[in-house]
Amino acid sequence: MIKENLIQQAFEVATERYAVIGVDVHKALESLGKISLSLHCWQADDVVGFENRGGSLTGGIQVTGDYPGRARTIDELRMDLLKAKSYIAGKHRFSLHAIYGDFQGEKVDRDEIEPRHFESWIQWARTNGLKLDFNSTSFSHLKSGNLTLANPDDTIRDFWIEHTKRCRWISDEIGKAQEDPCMMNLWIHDGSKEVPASRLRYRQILERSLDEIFSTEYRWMKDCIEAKLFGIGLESYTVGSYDFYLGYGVSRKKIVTLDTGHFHLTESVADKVSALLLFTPEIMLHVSRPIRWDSDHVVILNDDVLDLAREIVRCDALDRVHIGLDYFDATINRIGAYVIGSRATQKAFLLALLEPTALLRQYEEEGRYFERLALQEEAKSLPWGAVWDMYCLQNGVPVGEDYIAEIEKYESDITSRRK
Ligand code: RNT
Ligand code: ZN
Repeated sequence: MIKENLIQQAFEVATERYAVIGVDVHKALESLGKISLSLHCWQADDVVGFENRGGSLTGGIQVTGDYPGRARTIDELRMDLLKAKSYIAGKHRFSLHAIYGDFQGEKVDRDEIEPRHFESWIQWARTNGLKLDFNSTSFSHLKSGNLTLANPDDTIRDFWIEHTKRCRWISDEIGKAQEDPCMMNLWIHDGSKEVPASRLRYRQILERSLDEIFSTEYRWMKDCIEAKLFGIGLESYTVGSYDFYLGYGVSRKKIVTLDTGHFHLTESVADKVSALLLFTPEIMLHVSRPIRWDSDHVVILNDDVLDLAREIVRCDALDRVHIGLDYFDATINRIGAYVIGSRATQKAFLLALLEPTALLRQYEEEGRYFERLALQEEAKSLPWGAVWDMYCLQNGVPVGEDYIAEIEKYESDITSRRK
């Protein structure tokens, strides 16, 4: 256990040190406290959900690993989510997928889901002081195939249009109940292994499907559209590419979701933020960690996440960017995976908020580029860790590595017993 008075002392020194370069630590902490993450519910159960229809995860995404303790029921999932949340400072949201409805053993097809299937989630969120977000689910279903909303076969396409319309309706009801708009993310895997004879054709169909889906106006939900580079088995062509959704989002005023795993590996997602903010209403993020491909590794504090956080803070856009997480790792303790990724994301934002931006901008204004680069480098080793520790302490969550033993205990008491 790290002693409280040590944390306090280190924090005081850090506060003074930051003041030297014009950074107000208290202000940074206040801003950090207002940042809500939208935690993805699917890390807890390997993207399985509660439809009870068997079958495996499809749609070109993959969870690897078979670490024991996956949440198998809605109660287990909720318990695990709350456990994870208890190690993450601040007020947060949970993002549900349509397949996580409370179906009570009933067989409810995707084109039959209704707000009542999510009523118990709304109650649960209310009881626990949380807000919910939502996602339509086009994968892991007999009608998923390689094409859903972009399918030339109208029976399949209509099925998915109906599903997605219902998801918007459900999202609106969730938003109304929580008196805060529910972010609804639409991601489909549509694409092909080889280059199709007409790339245009499927994009035209998708455009029509989306227009039909979005024809109803809702007040309590916001539409987000998520592009992708490729899926497994769908390597050559993705109907909903970034260019497609960027164009769609700009022309229809929809929110584009940037999943950090959905771009070429040397492409900077951070660089897209300021451009998107000029032409689309808001931004939804899926913070993830691609290793060589869209592998959805647990988020860690790396340069990509740091750049992204810094860019959002520099654009003064914390109120226009929604920070969702999206990864799934089944090789380690799943609750630990939430905690590592969430805390890493928060650390990135803290570092961004502690940046001596005013001074950097002054140097830039004066053409003093050596000074600008030097200060950026020096800022990396300023005592931000002491500020982070204080943030955890103030919020009553374990400081530093103290959560490791607690998660181990939960594992030995609870998750390791799930056979
Ligand atoms: C897939 C997308 C999508 C999913 C979730 C489960 O590549 O990132 O967001 O991960 O909807
Ligand atoms: Zn995603």
